Amino acid sequence: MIIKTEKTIPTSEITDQWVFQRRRTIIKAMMAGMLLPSAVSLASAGSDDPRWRDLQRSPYSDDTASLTPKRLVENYTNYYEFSFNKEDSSDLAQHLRIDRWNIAIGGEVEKPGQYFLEDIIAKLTLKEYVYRFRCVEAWSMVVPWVGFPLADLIKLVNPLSTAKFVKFTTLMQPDTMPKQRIKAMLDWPYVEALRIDEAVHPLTIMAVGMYGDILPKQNGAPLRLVVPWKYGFKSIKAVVKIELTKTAPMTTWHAFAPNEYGFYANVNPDVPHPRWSQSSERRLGSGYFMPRRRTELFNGYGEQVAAMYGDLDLRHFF
Ligand SMILES: Nc1nc2c(c(=O)[nH]1)N[C@H]1C(S)=C(S)[C@@H](COP(=O)(O)O)O[C@H]1N2
Ligand SMILES: [Mo]
Repeated sequence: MIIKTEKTIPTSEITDQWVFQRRRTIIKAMMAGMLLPSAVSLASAGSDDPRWRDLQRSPYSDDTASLTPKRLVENYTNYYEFSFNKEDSSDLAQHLRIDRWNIAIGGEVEKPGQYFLEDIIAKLTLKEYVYRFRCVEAWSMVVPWVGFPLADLIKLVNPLSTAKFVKFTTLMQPDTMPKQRIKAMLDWPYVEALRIDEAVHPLTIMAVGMYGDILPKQNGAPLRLVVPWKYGFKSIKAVVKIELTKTAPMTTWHAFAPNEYGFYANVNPDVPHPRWSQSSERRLGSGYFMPRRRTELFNGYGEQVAAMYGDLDLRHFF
């Protein structure tokens, strides 16, 4: 978890101004036709869309925390299909092909099928969701995602009452995702799942952008899950399949080490990871000499989500 200095500017020196400048540079480059054709066509599906201007902010947004500088969120990523090193995926992921993105939605629904992401986005309202994000490795950040509630997507396909869980699967593209060519430690494709009530909770979103722009590839473009009260590994990237199921699906990290990564993965300062404490966290961008912050139960979203776990022993179901 050590950030190499040559790639990372002291975080306290990165300002919103920097982010603003960089967006201007991107916009200028787009206007000058300097970006790769694929990037241009994606941009036109994303931030050029008039609906991306003046995005309404979700009432669930955290308006008190300062945003983590975009540069850090883009360059310090966990994306094991590309690399086990957080600084490498930002470059490697640029090879990923994400045009004409299709999502297979199936299982316990009335309207299973293949859906184009663009068609889905056209039907739903995009908003900005400023969420705290806590990785199981005890670092955290604050990210302004752009997306829509997962509940809205599930409603489009008419879920059946037999649906008890929702399973998500990441794209397989071994020619661009080098680690998918080896069975190094994780089983591919990456799979995650939520209970149906967690999936339709208004805090749970599918993100298509961040910082007012389309999602960078290394952050899960073009479509990822974001569940802010759970450890980051639940927030699966590059989702190509969503299945509503009757029984609890096996998930990637839980299968890899069931004693270390539970199915629920709710942020909980009182349940340590077997190899480290979860009682505090390092907020990216706050500087190395800033004290660590206390980790909050459900990452501070307890008021919204605690009722879903009323009678659950959170130590057993971690
Ligand atoms: N497909 C896929 N999704 C994934 C991961 C991954 O390796 N592969 N890493 C997870 C982990 S451990 C975290 S902390 C978050 C990181 O999201 P970020 O890189 O956008 O910050 O993505 C999650 N989603
Ligand atoms: Mo993570």
